[in-house]
Amino acid sequence: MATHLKSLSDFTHLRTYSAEAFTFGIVVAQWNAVITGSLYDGAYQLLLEKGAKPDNIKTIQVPGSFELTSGADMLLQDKSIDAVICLGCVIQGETRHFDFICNAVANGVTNVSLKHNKPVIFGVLTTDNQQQAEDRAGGKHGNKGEEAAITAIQMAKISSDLIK
Ligand code: DLZ
Repeated sequence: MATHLKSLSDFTHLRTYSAEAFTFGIVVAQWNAVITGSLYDGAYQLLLEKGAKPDNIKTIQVPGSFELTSGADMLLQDKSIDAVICLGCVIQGETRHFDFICNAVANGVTNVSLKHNKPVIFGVLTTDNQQQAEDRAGGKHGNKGEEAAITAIQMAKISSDLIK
């Protein structure tokens, strides 16, 4: 398998951009807080490394991944925000909540992005178990928070280039 398909934090196959000119919103779900905290740290540090100013990163916490969409919608009432990163972790359980939450947040993120005409990034782990989540939140497969931040920067750049 190509290296970049093994690690969520290997961006060598991507062209990356400066984040200096942009303002970001981050919405973090509190369910599975240890995992989402690691995703947040990865996303936040990556934005700083790429030149974002701390004052230009606005963070809110929501109860669970289901609420990520409404959190993104609230953040985007602030017209200065160029892109929103949604961070959550949904772990398969015994009931069907997994499918409902994953489908709702995937559709919700798409819809809120189209509603505001701004990038809204899906940084949500949808795993079978805790170990798979840990592997993708700073473990052996990298950190999906970093991947979400790189995606947000690239989409903010595309948006600013195209929409004057
Ligand atoms: C209820 C619930 C369950 C069972 N599992 C998760 C989960 O694995 N990850 C997550 O982010 N949130 C979970 N939630 C909470 C829902 O996202 C939501 O907060 C509640 O259903 C209230 O709307």
